[in-house]
Amino acid sequence: TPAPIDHLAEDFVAFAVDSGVLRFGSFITKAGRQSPYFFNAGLFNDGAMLGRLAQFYAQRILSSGIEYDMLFGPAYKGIPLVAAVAVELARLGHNKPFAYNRKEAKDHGEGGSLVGAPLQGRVLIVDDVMSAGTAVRESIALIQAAKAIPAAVAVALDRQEMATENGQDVPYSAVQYVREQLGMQVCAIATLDDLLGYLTHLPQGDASMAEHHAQVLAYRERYGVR
Ligand code: OMP
Repeated sequence: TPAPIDHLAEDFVAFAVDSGVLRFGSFITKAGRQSPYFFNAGLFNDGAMLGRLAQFYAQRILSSGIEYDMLFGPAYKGIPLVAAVAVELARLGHNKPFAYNRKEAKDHGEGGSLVGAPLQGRVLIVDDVMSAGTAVRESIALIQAAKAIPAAVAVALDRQEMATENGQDVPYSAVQYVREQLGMQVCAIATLDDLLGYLTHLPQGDASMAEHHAQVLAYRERYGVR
């Protein structure tokens, strides 16, 4: 039986492309891979777009049945994300504490690098993208250092590509690593497969989109995981 059509993912990919947040071209990822597409969550940069983005996260978090006590947004891009998602979850009747970190520890005032609610209990990390897994590992270490439990991760996009361990590519994705090796719950609003589905179903005759489709497929052949 074919997988059910995931309208949330489909709608989200269209929203991201239409907003100019998901772009096609030639980009270098943090892991140094040359990618034919890039998702720049910082370009959800007005109130309406951020609000709509938060609705997608909240719906995905709620429908995934993830269990958590509080939210954490890693600096910098996770900060507006976690705040907006916390507001939307509260609006839907799921009010939870949230926290975020600063990248530079303060040497005066309240001190420390954590802001917001105390980090405790089961923490849901709210971040933008998972590629090779470096960013999520930093968040997990931070939560563990605070003696809280890194329980779950919610991202907008799972790029479904090989994670790296000590700079080497490994045959599983960061999401698979976090789920299977760390036993955490992970949800993504959309995945690379959803992006490919979107590119496949565009109206015929859009030559540039057909070209993007071919390049994204080639990227998946090179860096993707099954
Ligand atoms: P990893 O740390 O390799 O998992 O990459 C995740 C981070 O890469 C994100 O938090 C972004 O900073 C950045 N990124 C994007 O924002 N969008 C992309 O499409 C790809 C990346 C990336 O560099 O891999």
